[in-house]
Amino acid sequence: MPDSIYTRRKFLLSALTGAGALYTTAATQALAQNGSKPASMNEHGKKAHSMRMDPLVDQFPRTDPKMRFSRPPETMGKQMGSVLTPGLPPLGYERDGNVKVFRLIAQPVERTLTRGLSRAQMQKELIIPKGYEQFRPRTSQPKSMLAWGFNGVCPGPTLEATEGDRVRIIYRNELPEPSSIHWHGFELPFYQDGATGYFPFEARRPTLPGEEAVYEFDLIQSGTLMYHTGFNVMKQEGLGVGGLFVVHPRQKERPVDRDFAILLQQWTFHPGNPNPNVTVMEPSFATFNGLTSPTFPMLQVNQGERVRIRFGNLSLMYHPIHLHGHVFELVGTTGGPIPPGARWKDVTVTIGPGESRDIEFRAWNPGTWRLHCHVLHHIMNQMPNMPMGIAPPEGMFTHLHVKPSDPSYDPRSPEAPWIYPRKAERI
Ligand SMILES: [Cu+2]
Repeated sequence: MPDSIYTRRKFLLSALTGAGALYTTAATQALAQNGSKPASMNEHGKKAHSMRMDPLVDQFPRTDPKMRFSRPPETMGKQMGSVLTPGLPPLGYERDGNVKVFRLIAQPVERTLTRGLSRAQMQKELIIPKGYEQFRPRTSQPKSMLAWGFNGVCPGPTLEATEGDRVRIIYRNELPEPSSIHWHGFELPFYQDGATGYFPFEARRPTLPGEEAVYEFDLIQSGTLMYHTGFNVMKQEGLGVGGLFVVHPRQKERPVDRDFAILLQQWTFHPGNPNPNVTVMEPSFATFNGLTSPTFPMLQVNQGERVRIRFGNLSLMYHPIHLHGHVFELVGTTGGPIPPGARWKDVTVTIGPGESRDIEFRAWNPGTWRLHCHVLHHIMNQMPNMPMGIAPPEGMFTHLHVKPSDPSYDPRSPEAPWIYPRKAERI
């Protein structure tokens, strides 16, 4: 599991392995005291370079020192559907009669956004030919954050079900303040919407720290939907309390071989600080599923496969996501599949805040194609305060690796014969 929770279990594990125990206690204390004390170690047991908090912007506890944190549910890590959310473990469900039961525990989470790219790694992984030595890229710095998420990860895992299903979500709040889950885009009974508060017209009050709430409803639609906090949204969503919820149509119109899901988020950090500052409209990190390049994995597909990529946006900005080498079709929104006659072809899809978009294409063109946000500030980390030089790609940047059907085919070669199918077979 890529992330850690400040749990007693973690503490015990850390104590057993002899690493990180000091960090866990120090971090918990630092968090408990509004960040007034810096912790001394990070999750890898190394000296933390960035544990200070700015008292001007962090006047709230990130974790409740008295909270007993639950371990992730047994269903965490169980792949029971067909969607792959790169960089995040899947979440399965239990069955209670004909109800699919999911468990989500809102918790403080440490997330490693990027492991970076050091000079030594560059030496190993990059080809820097003779004559280019003075043009090597600058190193890419590692970055971890103290965020809020679900089941030990940030963002939360992708939920997957099918139109016509009845779902029950057992929600537990282990954040230091009241919270709830709003089911973003769902047509459901008002009581189940999860937008909670203190107004009399609101159906429910938010769930207190340490307590549980149950949401249960029928899925009467399909699409790439989302979930996120329904209380104190401006802060809690900015700290990462969200995830994707894929509802498959009952009748699959056109099956795909690969079905990827990517959640877009942005974070603002003051230099050397691991706490996202949700009050500043100047994000310094943009992530796919809580990761930036070079840590976000490549999407691996075989030549000829039909590929769907779903994008959901829980950030404060628009992200025009661009794919190289292929024309795709825009086939779905949060509202569900777009009828075939209304779909359009494109090479860039813009996803606004609170929106989702599904694209589909046939991966006919072998190569390792770039897939990235075209707002260029979103493909560099720490953009307000890093020197450019030769900047390595960071942020919302990855590749679609279309593996050639013929293993001897090398798409990097200028001599590689380029065989393109008829137009109708390319989408
Ligand atoms: Cu962007």
